[in-house]
Amino acid sequence: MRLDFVGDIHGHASYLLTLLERLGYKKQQRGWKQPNATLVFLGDLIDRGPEQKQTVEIVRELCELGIAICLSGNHEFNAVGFVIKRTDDPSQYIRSHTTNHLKQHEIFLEAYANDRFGYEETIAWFAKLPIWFEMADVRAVHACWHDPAKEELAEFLDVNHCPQDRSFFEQTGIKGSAAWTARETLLNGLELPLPGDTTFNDYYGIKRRRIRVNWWTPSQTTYRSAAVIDGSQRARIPNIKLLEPAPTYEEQLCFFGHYWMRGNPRIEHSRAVCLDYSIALDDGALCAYSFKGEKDANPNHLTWVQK
Ligand SMILES: [Mn+2]
Repeated sequence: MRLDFVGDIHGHASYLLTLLERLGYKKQQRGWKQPNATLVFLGDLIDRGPEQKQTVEIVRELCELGIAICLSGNHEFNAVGFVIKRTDDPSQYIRSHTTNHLKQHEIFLEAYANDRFGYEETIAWFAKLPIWFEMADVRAVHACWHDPAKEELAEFLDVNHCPQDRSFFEQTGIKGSAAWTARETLLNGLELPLPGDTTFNDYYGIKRRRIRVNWWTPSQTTYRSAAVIDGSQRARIPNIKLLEPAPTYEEQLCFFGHYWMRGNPRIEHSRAVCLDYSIALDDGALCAYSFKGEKDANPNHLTWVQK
């Protein structure tokens, strides 16, 4: 049985339809024509792009027909957290309504502005999406595969790794809690604090004390080399030795999205494959990988639609 993993879509439904057609799935008047395969979406269906409602409708229909599984991305988590109050501070939402957060989410909110029922149904659907996908020989998560983080969250999830109820959001919404850190690790990626009071200024001039760390490539030795950051910005990160070795990944083939890769889709690591090729940017692509039981990723199994 083939599994087609699909990277971050961010509201680009027309590219999604083209990609699905290339993979052999075609929307018909009633339902879908499909190959002998199942889709696994890696999350981040929404925010940024112009066709967010259509994207949700396509993916949700495929899931309801049993043709697809959709994982939660950080954007789906945030959409749910946008309407649930924090248990540790009931005056605040789990996803705070700051100007930046509102801006990031406004196209989604506008798409449902005249469809209260559709909005509530969509949020309820997001709230049940699995946090990771795991089979004996292949696995997937939105941002980072991390066993301790999975263990930390297990008590809030069912056998399919879906949130059992609101407790998942309430517990992982308590800033700084172990559950919060675990959810951030899986959905937003692993971060490492810089040693002592070392900081760097990011592209926007914001002072940072942590780096997003590359958890898949072996032999990273410095904070600068271990950071996941656009090449043009790498020199901003202090070139000092890591206090502890960065994690590496050598287990079963794992697919993930989230990291805004640039350039042509490619296999950079035989067991850890990022499928987010920045469809929301002008020169991005929407990318999929067709898994057929292989141990190591095969570049011939990539399919993508260039913007
Ligand atoms: Mn993401």
